[in-house]
Amino acid sequence: MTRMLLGFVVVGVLAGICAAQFNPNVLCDRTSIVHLFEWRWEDIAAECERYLGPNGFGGVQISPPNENVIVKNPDRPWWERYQPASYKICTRSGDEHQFRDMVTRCNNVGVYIYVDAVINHMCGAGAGKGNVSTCGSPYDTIKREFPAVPYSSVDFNDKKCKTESGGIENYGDANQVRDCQLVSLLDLALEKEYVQSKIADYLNVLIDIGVAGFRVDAAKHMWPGDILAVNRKLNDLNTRWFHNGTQPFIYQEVIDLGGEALSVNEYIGIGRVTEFKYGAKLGNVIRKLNGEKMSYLKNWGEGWGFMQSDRALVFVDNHDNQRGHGAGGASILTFWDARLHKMAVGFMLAHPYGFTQIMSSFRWPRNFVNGKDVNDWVGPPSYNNGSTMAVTINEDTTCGSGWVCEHRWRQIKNMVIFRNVVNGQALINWWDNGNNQIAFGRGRAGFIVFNNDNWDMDVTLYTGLSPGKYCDIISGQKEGNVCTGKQISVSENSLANFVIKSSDEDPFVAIHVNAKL
Ligand code: AAO
Repeated sequence: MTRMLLGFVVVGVLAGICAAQFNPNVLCDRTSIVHLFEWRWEDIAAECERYLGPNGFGGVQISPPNENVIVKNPDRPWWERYQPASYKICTRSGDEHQFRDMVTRCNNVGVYIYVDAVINHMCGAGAGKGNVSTCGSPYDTIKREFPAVPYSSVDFNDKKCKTESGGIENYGDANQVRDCQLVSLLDLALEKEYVQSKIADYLNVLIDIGVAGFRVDAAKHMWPGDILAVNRKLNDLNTRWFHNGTQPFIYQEVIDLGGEALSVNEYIGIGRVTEFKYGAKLGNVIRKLNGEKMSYLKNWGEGWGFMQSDRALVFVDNHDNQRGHGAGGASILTFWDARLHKMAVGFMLAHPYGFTQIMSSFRWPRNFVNGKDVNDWVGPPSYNNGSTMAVTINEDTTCGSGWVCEHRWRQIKNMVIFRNVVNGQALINWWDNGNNQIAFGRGRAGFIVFNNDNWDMDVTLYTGLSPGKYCDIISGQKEGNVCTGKQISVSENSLANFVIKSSDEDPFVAIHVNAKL
């Protein structure tokens, strides 16, 4: 009896501990984070205060804050930030002072910071010897020396990797994927206690400043046990903003579309994991590729072979696959396909599966040559000296200077709020026409209707909502006591008529209890 009780207590305590890294640590009435890709810390601080806090965003994924090598050929690509030179907080986004100011100001308005942690590798083998890095720290890739950390040749996996080239040649071989170089990036020997400590020291500096968690870049290329060993060295979050004993949120970048040696299952015990099938398959459905239809979304989530919902971090597109890097291919919906992208993000935010992330991009001069975008490397809006431009805000609240700011598009911003309002409510009252018109509710708190068919829709549906007049938050929103877009009347028996033309600017309608007149 005592032993049984003890067993029960131990399991209970462990579950409590484990649950922590899966918890995004957002405020309880917030449900999404936004990736402000390549933004400067100053601009993020201002955005937290003027926009993200007031509109219910839970947090921001930021670009890697640690020093990187400067790549000159091509000229300052966005991807140079995935080539660490040291763990000093010093990049095109800003210095340590600006970083601390951002974390403090965002945390103070309940918008938390998630750091993209590049810990699998240092810079590319071809960088050579020099100090052309964002803070001037020296490196020697021939000798494998990074004195500012310091790392030396014994801290890299060169001896462990068994391929001739030293790089990953076959994704069907788990040892290669973990022990060899990913696109010739110098692969750290993460099984070494010394390397684990150096990484944990870096992450703990960030935790102590006040960040809430980490995206673990290239997690697939590290052994799960080594990631776990680093996690065990991490501090609890700063008690100025978080409860005593709160652990950092961990979400690991593992691309698993199936058919390779390793799978997300090896990582879901450690923290959350990116579900790359989500954006790839949703793109197929909304684009109507391969005979896909929106009505098939009825069992979206685990029913489509995704990992369990409480382990998944989901997005329609990310900084890689919106420009042909990473995985997902041509099905991925980005701001370049704005109308379909808004529908996909709208569906994602209305559907209860996973923890949701919104992409916020910058524009670049896309140029397809033989099907490949030869400008997929182009970095953020910047001046001739390489420094990143400030994000400017237009009078209509959209962004200027080349920043796309999808998170500020009314339809997306309002769906972020929708998700907060319906948080915890079950998906019910599903309806579809067997084709590309669907509708569903979230408890009695919200209802959404899509028409992705090529013909107009005029249907009366059971919404589950209490009677009254509601503002559609897609074609407009509730402002004071009026709807700036469509108005939807819910009858005494909870029915409402929805008319969505296939030619509507946005062929979907969403209503929720906080948008009731
Ligand atoms: C740059 C240059 C390189 C140069 C290198 C070093 O482009 O030519 O050798 O510098 O000098 C980013 C850029 C890279 C850049 C790098 C460093 O994307 O172009 O290299 O910074 O500056 C794999 C990884 C995944 C990774 C992704 C891009 O698994 O972790 O590649 N993403 C992260 C970041 C990313 C960053 C890094 C990692 C590195 O988000 O921004 O790179 O820090 C398969 C595998 C995937 C694999 C992809 C692409 O995917 O499954 O694991 O991702 O290939 O290699 C079908 C399959 C699907 C497959 C896909 C593509 O869809 O179903 O599984 O085809 O083949």
